[in-house]
Amino acid sequence: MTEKIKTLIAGDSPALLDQVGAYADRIEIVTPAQIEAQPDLLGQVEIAYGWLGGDQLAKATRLRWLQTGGAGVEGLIPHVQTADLILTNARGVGAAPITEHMFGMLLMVTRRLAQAWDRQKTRQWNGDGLGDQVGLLFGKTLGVLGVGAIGGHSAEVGKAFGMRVVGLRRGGGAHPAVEKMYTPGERAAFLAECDVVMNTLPLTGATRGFLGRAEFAALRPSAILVNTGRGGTVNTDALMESLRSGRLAAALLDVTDPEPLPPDYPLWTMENVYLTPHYSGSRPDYGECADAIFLDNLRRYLAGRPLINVVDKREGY
Ligand code: OXD
Repeated sequence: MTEKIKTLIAGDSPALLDQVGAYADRIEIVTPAQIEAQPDLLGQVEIAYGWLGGDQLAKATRLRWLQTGGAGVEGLIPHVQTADLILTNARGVGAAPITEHMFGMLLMVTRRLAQAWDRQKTRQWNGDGLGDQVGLLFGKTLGVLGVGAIGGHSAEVGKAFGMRVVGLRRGGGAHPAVEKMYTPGERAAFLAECDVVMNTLPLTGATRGFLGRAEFAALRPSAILVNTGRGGTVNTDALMESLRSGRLAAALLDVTDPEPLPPDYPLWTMENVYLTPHYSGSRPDYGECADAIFLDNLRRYLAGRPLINVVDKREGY
């Protein structure tokens, strides 16, 4: 009898375990509790769905495929770069929620909704400083920084708002919702066009500190930055300087560097900064969507077919 493929599944969704159970003739499910009770078992695992720390990865010597439940894998890359294993992620699941989150934050600022809501709390029916200070997305230029699954969806939504959409992506390849695509080497020209920059970049060696002093200087005065990619793609000191100087009208951040933001950090209290604690990718059906990617990939793995959502370990995303 051939040995079953030991598959570590971090979650405990009964629906997922049931569906993996359908392959019981080939797969043996291993749970985190079993690994805790018997750490050597990790060395026999071939497939893992979830997140493994560096120490665990060092012990998982027979691991051939790791599927993560999220999109960002920067914490895994140093541990798996040279390993003989395929890394796949859950990219795509965050496209709709992150886009909705970015436009939600943006509209909150341009429509002065936070200020209106503050007045509601004290029963003030007073439009001064609200209607006379609103902005308009219609007709403005949206710059999508990183046109992957999230950026592509944001570009489509921006277009539906009547925005002109420009983009920047590594290969410079076209996207139907993006009027003009730039490459990283053309970032100054890209930024000079943008009224709003939506940053969805992953954190890699090439994107760390991608927006620094020179980039903020290249932006249109009174541009707005939305960041739901990774905090480390932005130089925070340069960001704060450009907010203080008024060069940047507002920063809407779901991710920060450092993250979590220490309680005494100046970003907390800057007037033109709006923060959400890294939850833009959340959606009510997140688990089911990520599980569907794993199950699709599991079928492919068992059939010897190529997996989807494969991370380029050299590029880091
Ligand atoms: C992710 C995230 O990496 O939500 O999936 O940040």
